[in-house]
Amino acid sequence: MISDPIVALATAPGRAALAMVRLSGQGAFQVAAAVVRNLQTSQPRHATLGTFLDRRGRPVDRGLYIVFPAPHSYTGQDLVEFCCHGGAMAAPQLVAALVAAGARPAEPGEFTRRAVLNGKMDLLQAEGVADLVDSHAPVQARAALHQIEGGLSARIQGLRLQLLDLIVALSYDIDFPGEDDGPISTDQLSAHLAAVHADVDTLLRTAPLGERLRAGALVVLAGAPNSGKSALFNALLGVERALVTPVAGTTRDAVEADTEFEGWPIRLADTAGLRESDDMVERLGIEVSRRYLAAADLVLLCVEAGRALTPGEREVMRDRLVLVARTKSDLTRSEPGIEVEGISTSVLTGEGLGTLRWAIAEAVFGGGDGPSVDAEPLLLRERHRIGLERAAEALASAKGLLGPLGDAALAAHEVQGALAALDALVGAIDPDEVLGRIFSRFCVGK
Ligand SMILES: Nc1nc2c(ncn2[C@@H]2O[C@H](COP(=O)(O)OP(=O)(O)O)[C@@H](O)[C@H]2O)c(=O)[nH]1
Ligand SMILES: [Mg+2]
Repeated sequence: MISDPIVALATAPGRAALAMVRLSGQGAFQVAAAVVRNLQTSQPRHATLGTFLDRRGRPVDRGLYIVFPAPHSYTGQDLVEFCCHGGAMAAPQLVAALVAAGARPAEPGEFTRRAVLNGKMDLLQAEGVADLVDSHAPVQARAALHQIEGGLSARIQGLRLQLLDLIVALSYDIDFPGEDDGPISTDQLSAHLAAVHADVDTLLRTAPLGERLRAGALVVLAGAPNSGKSALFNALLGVERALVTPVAGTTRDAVEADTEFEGWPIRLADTAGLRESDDMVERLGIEVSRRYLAAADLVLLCVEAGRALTPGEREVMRDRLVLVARTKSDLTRSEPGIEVEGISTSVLTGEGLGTLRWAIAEAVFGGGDGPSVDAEPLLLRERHRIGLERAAEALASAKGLLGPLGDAALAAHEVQGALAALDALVGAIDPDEVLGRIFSRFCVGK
C-alpha cells in the first residue's frame, strides 16, 4: 500500500533538545486530529503550537506542527511534521499516540519511496538523499546535494533527449529505406550517434572518482611491527582508536575508521605489521593485512625516520599507489644533506600530520577542494555505472548497424535499448526490485 498513513521518528532517537515526527498518507489529518488538541489545518505550511495527547487524552508534549496538504509535501501526500521534545519519552509517546490513532510505523525509506512514486523526485535524487544522510566528509556531502538538486538527473535527461532525436532520425530511414540522400544522411546519423556515445563515455569516466567519493578512499597503514602505524592512525584520526604499545605484534586485527582529510572522505585502516610470525592469532592478523593491502586505494607505508627501506618495504611499494610516512621523526635528527624518502612525521610533535593528510587526499582524489564535484555530476554508484555501460554497449552495436549495409530498424532498436537503460536509472521502470534495493538501506523517517 502506498497511501495508508505512516508515521516515524525522523530524527535520531535519544537525548536531544528536539525531535521530529513525520506522518504521511491518506487520512493523515484525521489521524493527527486524534492526537493534536484542536488541530488547525486551515493554514498549510505554517508552524502552529499545539498540545499532543495520548490515546486517553492525556498530554504527552507541547510543540509545533506543520500540515502540508497534498500534493505540496515531501511525499506528495497529506503530511504532518511534528516538532516535539527529544529524549526517551515525548517523541516515542507521540509516535505511539499516532499509531493508536490509525497510522502504521513506516519502513526504512518509505517516505522518500512515496516521494519517488508520486513524482516529487526521481530515483537518482532519492539516492542523493540517502548519500547525504550517510556522508561524513564535506566534498561527499556536496556531491550528494548536487544529486538531490537534480545535477545527474538533468545530465541523463539531456542524453535521453539526444537519443530520442536519434530515434526520430533513424525512423525516417526506416520509413523511406533506400533513399540514401534523404534529409538525414548516414554520415549525419553516424556523427549524431558518435556525439551521444562520447557524452555517455564522458559521464562514465566520472565513475571511478564518484564511487570512491561515495564509499571513501581506502587508505591502509602498513609497515613493520612497531613502526608506529597505530600511533599514526590515531594521530591522523585525532582520536585514540587503535592500541599503541612498545610490544611488537599488538595490532592483530584491522581497525577501520571513516574520516575526512581536507574535506575528502577516507576509510583509514590500521593493520597488523607485515612480518613472519609463529603466533597463530598474529598470523591471522597478518593475513588480514594482506587482504587489506590488496583492496587499498592507497597504502601508507610507515617506516621509522632515519633508516633505509628494507627489501620487503620496497616490495610493498611495487605496483601500487604508496605514500611513505617517516615515523617518529622526533627521535632522529635527520642529517642535513641526506635526502629522506617520504613525509617526515611525529605523533609527539605533530610534525608532518597536516602535510600527510593533504598528500593522501591529493593522491587518492587528485586534490583541490573539488570545484568539479559541485559543477559536474558524478556517477556515485555502481548502479549508475552499470546503466551507462549498458547504454554505451547498445550505442556501440547501433553504430555497426548504420549505413547502406546496415539495418536502420535494428539500429533504432539498439538506440531504444540505450534509452531504456537510462530510463531505468532515473525512473521506476523496474520498481519493486530496484526500489526495494535502494530504499531498504534508508533510515526510518526518511
Ligand atoms: N617518540 C615517538 N614514539 C612513537 C611515535 N610513534 C609511535 N611511537 C612509539 O612506537 C611504539 C610502537 O608504536 P605502534 O603505533 O604501536 O606501532 P605499530 O606496531 O606499527 O602499530 C610505541 O611505543 C609508540 O609509543 C612517535 O612519533 N614518536
Ligand atoms: Mg599497531
